[in-house]
Amino acid sequence: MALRIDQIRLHQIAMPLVRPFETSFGRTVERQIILVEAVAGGVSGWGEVTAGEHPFYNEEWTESAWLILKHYAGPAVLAGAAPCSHIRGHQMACGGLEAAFWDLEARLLGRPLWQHIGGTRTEISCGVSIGIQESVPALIETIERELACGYQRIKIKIKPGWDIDVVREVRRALPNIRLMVDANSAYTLADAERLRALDDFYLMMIEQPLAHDDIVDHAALQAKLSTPVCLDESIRTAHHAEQAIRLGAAQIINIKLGRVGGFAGARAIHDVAQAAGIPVWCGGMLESGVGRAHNIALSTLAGFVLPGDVSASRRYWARDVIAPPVEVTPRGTIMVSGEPGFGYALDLDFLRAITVREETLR
Ligand code: OSB
Ligand code: MG
Repeated sequence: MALRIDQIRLHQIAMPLVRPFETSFGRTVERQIILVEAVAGGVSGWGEVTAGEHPFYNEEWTESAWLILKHYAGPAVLAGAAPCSHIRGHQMACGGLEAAFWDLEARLLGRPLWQHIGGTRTEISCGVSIGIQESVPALIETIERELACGYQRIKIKIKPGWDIDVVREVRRALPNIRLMVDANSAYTLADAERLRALDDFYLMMIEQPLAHDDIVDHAALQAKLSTPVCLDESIRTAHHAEQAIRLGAAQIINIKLGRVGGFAGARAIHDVAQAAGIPVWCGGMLESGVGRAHNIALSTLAGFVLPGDVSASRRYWARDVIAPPVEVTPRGTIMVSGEPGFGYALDLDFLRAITVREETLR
């Protein structure tokens, strides 16, 4: 489908989290999110830029994404050119725009986005990502609360000083839960022996233990661990996925829509992994309802066989920008919407109320 885009609107919104989220690279209290609205024939498609507020997860942040969209990707689209083919990196900025096009296309066709991208599942499995807490008892209490909501697997963030002892205590309290850890690049290969201690706790996987751009050291680490290594930050393209799989650097891949530049990149990585028998799951970046709805659509592809970090709106937001908010069933799943596009309505009054910056490109 050849889309002629009339307008691109950038909306930056400020959304305070219901509680701070802490990883090995920092603490987030409020999100500054760019929503991309692509308009054609009076119909709007929506995408979300998943960059953080600082260039700490990867090199992008809200401000860099705004500039890329305003000065490069947006003008290219309006001139009828491919938005991002000449841009190196900045996948999250480009991914927000790309996702808006997919949503727009699906809405113009009157089809659910998940069907439009080739998804098949009508119910997706959900896990939660739990940030670094102030104490182990507080962490265990948080985990128990999430389990009571039905979530199927628990991911806890680790970093040096909040790792082996914490996991040991969690395992002692909750021996039977599906548990995994995410280090967000907090270790080096010199920590291999320390990380090997995690093998005692039958974790589902350890996510991105080493450098954000590394594949080779992860392969060396995987050779020393029985716990499967899952890559997040290191996999930005299908080529990276092929290399990681060929080297034995990952037994599992976390696919994030923004990190890989949108649905086309996500599907390409999914296909590479599926052909190699590598399970994938959908990661999250503390998205508003727009990005959350896109993550639900992505999770309906057949290779997404593990519970993702796609959870209920209420875990992060007192009020979401979509209506209804994303809800999770007591069995820890999300029922996929049958409505056209990403399947939820935007709460435009609320969106206006939390907008801090807006720009229309035409
Ligand atoms: O590494 O998966 C990550 C949040 C911000 C940055 C990186 C990560 C995360 C999460 C949150 O784990 C997952 C979610 O959105 O629920
Ligand atoms: Mg991660």
